[in-house]
Amino acid sequence: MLLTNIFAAAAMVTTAFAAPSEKRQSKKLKWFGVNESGAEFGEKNFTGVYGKEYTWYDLNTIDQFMAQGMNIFRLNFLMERLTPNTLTGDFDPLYLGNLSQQIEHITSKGSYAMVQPHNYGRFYGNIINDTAGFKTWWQNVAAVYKNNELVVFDTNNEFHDMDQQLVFDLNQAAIDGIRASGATKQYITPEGNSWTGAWTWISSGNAASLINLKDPQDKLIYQMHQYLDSDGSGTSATCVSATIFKERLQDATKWLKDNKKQGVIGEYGAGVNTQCISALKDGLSYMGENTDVWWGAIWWAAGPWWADYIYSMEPTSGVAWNGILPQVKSYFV
Ligand SMILES: *[C@@H]1O[C@H](CO)[C@@H](O)[C@H](O)[C@H]1NC(C)=O
Ligand SMILES: *[C@@H]1O[C@H](CO)[C@@H](O)[C@H](O)[C@H]1NC(C)=O
Ligand SMILES: *[C@@H]1O[C@H](CO)[C@@H](O)[C@H](O)[C@H]1NC(C)=O
Ligand SMILES: CC(=O)N[C@H]1CO[C@H](CO)[C@@H](O)[C@@H]1O
Repeated sequence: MLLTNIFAAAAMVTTAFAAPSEKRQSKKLKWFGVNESGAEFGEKNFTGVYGKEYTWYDLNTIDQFMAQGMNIFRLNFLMERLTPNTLTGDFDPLYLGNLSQQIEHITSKGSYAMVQPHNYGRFYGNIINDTAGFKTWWQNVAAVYKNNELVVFDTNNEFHDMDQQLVFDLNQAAIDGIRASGATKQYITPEGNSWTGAWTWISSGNAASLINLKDPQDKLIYQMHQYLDSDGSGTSATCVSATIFKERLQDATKWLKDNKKQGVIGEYGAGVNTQCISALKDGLSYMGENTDVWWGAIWWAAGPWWADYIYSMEPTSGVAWNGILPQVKSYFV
């Protein structure tokens, strides 16, 4: 009897403590990163000169981010500078050399390097409609990095104002090209139409269309972007509310869960002020409660040329280096 009572009491205690634990615990997010932006600057100048129209990233500041615990860097560059002639043409060896040097630096230290053509689904200003050429472009690029498992392939930055079927076809072509190169271990992040917004993932039609993407390696991580200003463009330092980040993630989170998909916030940013910091913490905490679908978040942006930009995280003068990084770090490390 006594034993039974002890077990009964133990069971009651367990029950008593079980209820609160049903509220999911926050976990650390796996990917903690920053966009490195600058090699795509001078976007209207497709040749451009290194150091004049565009720049590459400071390996020392990348090390400073790693010392803060960051482990993923989204490397912005332009397709027109990598393959200046046609989608299927030769690489510019110097631009490729810089990209590879950065990837090598980052991955040799155990972090992920995201290869990210910052092209909005365009090549020389025209919407890319040559899906076969786009597949070849990705096959050629992925071949360079096929033995490096820490490279992540981002199909293209922020498709917008495009036919949804074409956005689907370009993403599928990228996946097929990457896998055809022999790069079978790397993660691929498809992006959607409508600037790949998380808050519009369903309403834009991305959800219904991109759910059908097929990767034989099953390593797709859907990449969405989310800003916290009123129009979601990431151009203002004012956040709509202290809960806007979480609110804008909720529908996409449900979609990822319902469909057993994985996601990453490949761009997020907000002003250095109390309301925005509250919103960032609330949203990252929410993502931490949903690590079954969310891999992490990558800040917009760092890079040597951002100067006094409202979201600059460049060490040590960027406003977000001092104002945001110490506030959000604990959600990742
Ligand atoms: C494009 O870049 C070249 C090389 O730096 C420069 O001479 C030219 O003025 C630039 N053109 C524009 C429109 O910015
Ligand atoms: C990077 O680009 C610059 C300018 O074209 C070039 O001088 C340099 O050699 C390149 N670096 C590498 C590692 O390829
Ligand atoms: C495809 O894109 C090219 C280059 O922008 C353009 O000239 C052509 O008209 C487009 N074709 C279709 C079918 O849209
Ligand atoms: C939100 C944001 O800052 N977006 C920028 C992304 O980078 C491109 C190219 O550098 C800019 O044109 C965008 O304004």
